[in-house]
Amino acid sequence: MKLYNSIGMNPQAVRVFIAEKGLTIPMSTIDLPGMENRREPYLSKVNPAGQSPALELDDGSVITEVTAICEYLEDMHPKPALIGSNAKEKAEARMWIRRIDLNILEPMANGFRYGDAADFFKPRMRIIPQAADDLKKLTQERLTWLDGLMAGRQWVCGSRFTLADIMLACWVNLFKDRGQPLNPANRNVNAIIERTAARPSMKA
Ligand SMILES: N[C@@H](CCC(=O)N[C@@H](CS)C(=O)NCC(=O)O)C(=O)O
Repeated sequence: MKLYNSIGMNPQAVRVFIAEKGLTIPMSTIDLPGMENRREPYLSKVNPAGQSPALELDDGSVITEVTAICEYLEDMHPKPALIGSNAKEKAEARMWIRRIDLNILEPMANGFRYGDAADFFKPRMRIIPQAADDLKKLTQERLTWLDGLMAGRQWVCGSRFTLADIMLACWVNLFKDRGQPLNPANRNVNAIIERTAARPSMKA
């Protein structure tokens, strides 16, 4: 097994997940700024979407997408459970991961790609510069929405630390210093992110 790794919050989330599981997986770091991920042989051998991370299995097949990679690792190494140890727990974590990913993480990343980092991303993907500010505003509205739902919770899934916490913290911590600062009014969400950031795995 081998993880194609790079800079960025997507591979970071998988590295943190691996560290929380106590696993050791060999990594091959791709030159993302040099666009190794956007040309051959990466596109046909690893990920036709031209992104990282990617997990190559021992039979040569490749799994991409953070959530699919983490689901695979959870199935192969169920303990400690970072998605869930029964159907209800898994459904709950998947619900929050999807809500957070679609409503917060994707607009947050695209606000950065279309705005602050447009020059870096222009040769990689379609950039919509006029959408950047609205995407950032949308992200903030949804973070405030999430904050209201997180009252009294230690983690996104209550007392269970999950992939939802890992993804939320990896994204928000990266972009808070890149044009999308934390809203101090979001005390519940900020506390969850702070608790997650304090875990040793976050250094992975
Ligand atoms: N939906 C994908 C997103 C992957 C992604 O956007 N990765 C970034 C790194 S954080 C990337 O490869 N960016 C470089 C590029 O797009 O050229 C996933 O879940 O893995």
